[in-house]
Amino acid sequence: MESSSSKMNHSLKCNEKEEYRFDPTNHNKFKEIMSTTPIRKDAWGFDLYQYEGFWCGSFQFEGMLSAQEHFKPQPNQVILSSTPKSGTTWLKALTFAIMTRFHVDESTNPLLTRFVHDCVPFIEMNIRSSPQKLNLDVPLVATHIPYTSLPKSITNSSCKIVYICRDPKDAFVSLWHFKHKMSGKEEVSAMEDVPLEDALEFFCQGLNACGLYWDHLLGYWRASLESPEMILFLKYEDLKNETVFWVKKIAQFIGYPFSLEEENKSVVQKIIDLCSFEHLSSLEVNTSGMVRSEHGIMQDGVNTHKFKNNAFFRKGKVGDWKNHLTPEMAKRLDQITEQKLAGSGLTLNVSPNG
Ligand code: PAP
Repeated sequence: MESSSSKMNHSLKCNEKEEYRFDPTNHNKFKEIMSTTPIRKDAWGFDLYQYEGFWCGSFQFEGMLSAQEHFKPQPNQVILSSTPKSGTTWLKALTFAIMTRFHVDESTNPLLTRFVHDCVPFIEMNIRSSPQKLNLDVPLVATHIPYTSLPKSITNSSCKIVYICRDPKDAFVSLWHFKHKMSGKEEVSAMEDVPLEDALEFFCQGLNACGLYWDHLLGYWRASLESPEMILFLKYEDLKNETVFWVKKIAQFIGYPFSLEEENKSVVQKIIDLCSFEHLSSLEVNTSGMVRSEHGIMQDGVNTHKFKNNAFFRKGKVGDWKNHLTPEMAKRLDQITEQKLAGSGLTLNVSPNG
């Protein structure tokens, strides 16, 4: 533990890169690659590029190419990975709190005043054009990039990767609501342009920002079997049901284990309370703040969409899909889960249909 914490810069601060610089040299190069890459639209009309077996959102695509070329892990780098809407925000908060606990406590943690996604950046978004400018004090970053497309600097390193997945039914419903908020509409009933049925069709075909949901999971799952010391594979539902156990497991895995003294002082529980859905979603920064430019949709360096930070906090529950999906829709997702995962050894906490 000493070694992990001493390697972290003690003047703790979040990433405060207000300015999002656009590097024209890289941009032109990536534009050229993009111009020869197969392109489709997702259910909401956003461009998707087919690359290395996955569909990739236009904003993430350039960031991913840039990360593949430039990302250099720090010593003791920890990487959080997921498909969208699988618990990334929660995992980011918990891991950030675990890694910073020697310098700040539950009353001074930057999570109280900073948006979670500003405390822990996505490598494919924040380093989109100027990766060398990512000046982290906490060696913690996140990504939605599929395993096979991760920068080689990560897969060839001894970085620890923590992956989180979720029942695809809940992830899909969460994604549908999120896209709705991204497009600036507050009421779900107003989203007549993309009915749930149509969005499901795209989801089942992998026409999403990070490609086919199940393939993303399987990439990390197989890698975790090959290198269990490098990849910890988590499930959102397990984290919900046995939070103390999994928070301790994450801390141990990334090299920041809790001491007996800390456990006796309820440090684990304090971190869990700090990062709970109820607490984070009630903080002013998360209710009234706007997502900063690097999380918006960028086109030619211009942020064309902005949305509220609260788009990342909706219900935070297991099984909310039951309030949205018909039994047929749920069955379809469960059947794909069964088929795709057959023989892989991976089982998901898929809550029963009906
Ligand atoms: P991202 O991939 O865009 O970063 P991500 O954080 O993975 O999104 O997923 C958002 C989901 O996590 C939301 O689920 P819901 O739509 O079913 O409610 C969000 O509410 C949930 N979430 C956010 N923060 C927490 C938290 N602290 N605890 C539990 N769930 C959370």
